[in-house]
Amino acid sequence: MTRLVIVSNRVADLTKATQSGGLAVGLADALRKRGGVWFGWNGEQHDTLPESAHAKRVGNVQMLSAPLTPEDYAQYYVGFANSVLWPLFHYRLDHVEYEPEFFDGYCRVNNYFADLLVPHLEPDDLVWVHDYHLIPMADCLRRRGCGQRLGFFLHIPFPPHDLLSASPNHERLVEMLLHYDVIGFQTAADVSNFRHYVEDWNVATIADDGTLQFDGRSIVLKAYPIGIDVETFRTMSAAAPEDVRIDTDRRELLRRKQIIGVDRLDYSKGLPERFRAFERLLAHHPELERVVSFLQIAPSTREDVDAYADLRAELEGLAGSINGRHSDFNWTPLRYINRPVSREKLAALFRASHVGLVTPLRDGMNLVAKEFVAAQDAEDPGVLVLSQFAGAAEDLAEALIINPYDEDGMADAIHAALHMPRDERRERHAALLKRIREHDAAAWLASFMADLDSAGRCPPGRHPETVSTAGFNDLTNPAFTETSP
Ligand code: GDG
Repeated sequence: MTRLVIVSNRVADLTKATQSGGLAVGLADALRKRGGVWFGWNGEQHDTLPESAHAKRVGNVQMLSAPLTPEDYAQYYVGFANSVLWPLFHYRLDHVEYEPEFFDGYCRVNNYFADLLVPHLEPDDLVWVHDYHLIPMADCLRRRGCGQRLGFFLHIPFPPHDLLSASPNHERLVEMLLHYDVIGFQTAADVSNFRHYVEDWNVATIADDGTLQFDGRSIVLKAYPIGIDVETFRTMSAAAPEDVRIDTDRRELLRRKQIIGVDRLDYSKGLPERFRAFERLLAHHPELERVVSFLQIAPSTREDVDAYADLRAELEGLAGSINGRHSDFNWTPLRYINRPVSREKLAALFRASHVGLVTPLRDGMNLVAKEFVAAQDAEDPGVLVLSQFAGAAEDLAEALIINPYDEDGMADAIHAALHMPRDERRERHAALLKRIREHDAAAWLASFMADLDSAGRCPPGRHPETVSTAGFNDLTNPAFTETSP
């Protein structure tokens, strides 16, 4: 079987991948089956960079990693990736902090990674690059004479063309993407945004079969909705740790209900809107006081980006004022946890909750929505309240779909979820469970790999130009190895 080479911003620890679950496990399994390489940043910053990647063999998988300089970290990671591309691709021009040297740093790091990776590549390898940090990787590899099949998967949304064109580097970015053989997005809407860009800016032609024709090559352009390992998550959710069991028993005894939200602390996740919607729920329905509580788990990420510190302060203020106004000596309406919680505990907490709030302002897919569904007891399931702007909404139509900007509408949906009859909950849940099983992690992996396997090869030496020196994700937190790699 052809070897697989995964390139992502961070490398997951294969020896721990089974604990972290989800995506890292799926990718690690595929790597173990085929043998191959996983390459990425090791999370460290050094003043001088090595000439080769640090290599560690785990079974038949070669783990390759390398540090960045503090300047690289500032310009590539904090700068272009997380202060330009992340907000821009999440339709948040208000959060874009653009400095011209960010793009240079972004390209410099991609070139550096390519230099370190090339000596480890074999001619038949399938190279699968993940996410917005590494858009230039195919171009960098082709310039070094690599003819391997190259695939790219974007874990976050692809914005409409008029938004993208607000970035001074948009033409170069899209041109860089066209060096891949397969370009994968989360949803049909993302594919459509990309196609419109290509048509409007006249960068490539689109054939009748939907492939892009560029520079004599055919590029597969498709949606591959990412999923979770449903059965493993279901099993985990049914085995509640003791502290979750005791908390659940106490709540049942007091006939109270729990609403849950679990998100990285990120402005794309719509957390202030969600907190305010909960407060409106209590204001509109005082009878719910002492009956319902909201548990929000939101561990910090990207603390070096200013917008995240502002968000953290805003949420602390909102949580304080909601609790100050509504708490009683034996009831806390909103429990806000700003620390990571173990995956086992999360699964059990989802199962013990009556409503799951997944209300991002914009999200590539959102795996929490799928985890909440997987964790439910099919006989007496909780209800998923889902934003129309999460990629997951394209598939999970039986959730209560809401507009996260409409806080009263969100409060009404939470109220409806808390009062939904059991038959309706079971019916909706059965349909949702079927969907997440159809589009699980294994299906995502298999469909992308099948397309990459059958993609045309780029003739070696297609890019004879000299190497330009110009110009998965948040694994900084060990709890997050399950997100985009
Ligand atoms: C990107 C895209 C896309 C959260 N808190 C804790 C914890 N989590 C886990 C969740 C879930 C994961 O992190 C979050 O995944 P999401 O999909 O919701 O969001 P992003 O991190 O933004 O991921 C997204 C994804 O890539 C995959 O393609 O769906 O749209 O933005 O698994 O459970 N896990 C643990 N403790 C926590 O406190 N253990």
